[in-house]
Amino acid sequence: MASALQNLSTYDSSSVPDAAEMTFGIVVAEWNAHITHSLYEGCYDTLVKHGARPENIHTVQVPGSFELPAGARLLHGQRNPDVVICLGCVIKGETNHNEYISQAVAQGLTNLSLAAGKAFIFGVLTPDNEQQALDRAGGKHGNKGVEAAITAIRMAALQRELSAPKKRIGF
Ligand code: RBF
Repeated sequence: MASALQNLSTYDSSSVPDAAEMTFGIVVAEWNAHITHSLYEGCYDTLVKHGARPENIHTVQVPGSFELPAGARLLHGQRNPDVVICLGCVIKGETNHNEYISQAVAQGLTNLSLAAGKAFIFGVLTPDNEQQALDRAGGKHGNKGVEAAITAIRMAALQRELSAPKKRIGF
């Protein structure tokens, strides 16, 4: 419910920084591909809409969400994009495997972010059922891939702002 009230898919596009000079990695999990590919389309289109150049968006696929941190680590190491966006969908099942996978991904991406000093965006749906996932992958609750892209652009802008040389006055 909380996230339904914070549907950033309908955001003020004028407040989003220009992404023309930014570089992005996107890691997409193949499990629940009909969901994750919708997330990817929303994400990719939003990056391009805000100026990102297709040649600066590097996409890879991994088998499942559990592999997202490893895929993200590889992209970071091999392509060094400003930000890595991870997209997956872990649907609750009869056992609690979903909790192990979601926790591992969240912790893995947190560890990567802190170690690398750059953002690894958690674009992973953790719904109770398929309908909840569809609602958030282009359905009535928007597209969380769009929100992941906006978050990525904002974090890339922050990284660039803080790494730019300080402006001096008078010299
Ligand atoms: N990966 C997902 O991205 N979403 C899932 O809902 C999902 N469910 C799984 C359920 C079970 C019982 C298992 C064993 C794996 C599941 N996976 C899922 C795959 C997982 O992320 C990973 O690819 C595999 O466990 C191999 O490391």
